[in-house]
Amino acid sequence: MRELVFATNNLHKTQEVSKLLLGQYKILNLNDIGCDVDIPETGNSFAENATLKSQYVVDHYQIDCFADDSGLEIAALNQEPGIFSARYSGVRNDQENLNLVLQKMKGQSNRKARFRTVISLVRNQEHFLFEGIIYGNIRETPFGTQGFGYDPIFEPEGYTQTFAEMSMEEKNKISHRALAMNKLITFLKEQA
Ligand code: ITT
Repeated sequence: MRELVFATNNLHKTQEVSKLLLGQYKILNLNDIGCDVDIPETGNSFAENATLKSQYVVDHYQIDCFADDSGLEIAALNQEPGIFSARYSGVRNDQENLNLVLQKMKGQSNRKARFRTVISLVRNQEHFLFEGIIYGNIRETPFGTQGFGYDPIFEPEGYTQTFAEMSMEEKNKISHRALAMNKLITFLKEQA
């Protein structure tokens, strides 16, 4: 069976994709290939960072690979936090990052935002990008305890709950990550 690396250490993400590609690809994560390097994400966009990660694995391990990068983009903040989502406040702390966003959004009437994921796939030396976007609004105060990151302040368009008030299954039906992942899976199945 063909092997494909998912450049992540998140076991949950790897297991989900493995299930979807069962019988077609054997999915390995960074741990499986013995890569314990914190691959530099020095790009200026989600696409550049995802590409850096996938290309790093191909260059160093010679196995086809895909990688993802995601974040929250807020219209009134010039699309910040964007690629800085994980460390917007200067530290990798969800609560502090979320508080900084709420502080910057105080009194702001334009609450429009979107979550975006870009997946980069390097396969047979060819490069492909897949994108998933979900539009919504930033709440004035946090709601809900599920999920992670900015979920408690993001209300997807057409819904009255934040991502953090939804079950994981509900969020996974509509999320930016799921949309991008589904595009990748469809592509890989077509090519198999
Ligand atoms: P890896 O790169 O190690 O996979 P990460 O935390 O950097 O982990 P992402 O690139 O997917 O993961 O996301 C970057 C940040 O964007 C993340 O730390 C959150 O603050 C935010 N984010 C991304 N997806 C999110 C989601 O579904 N809900 C809430 N916040 C999210």
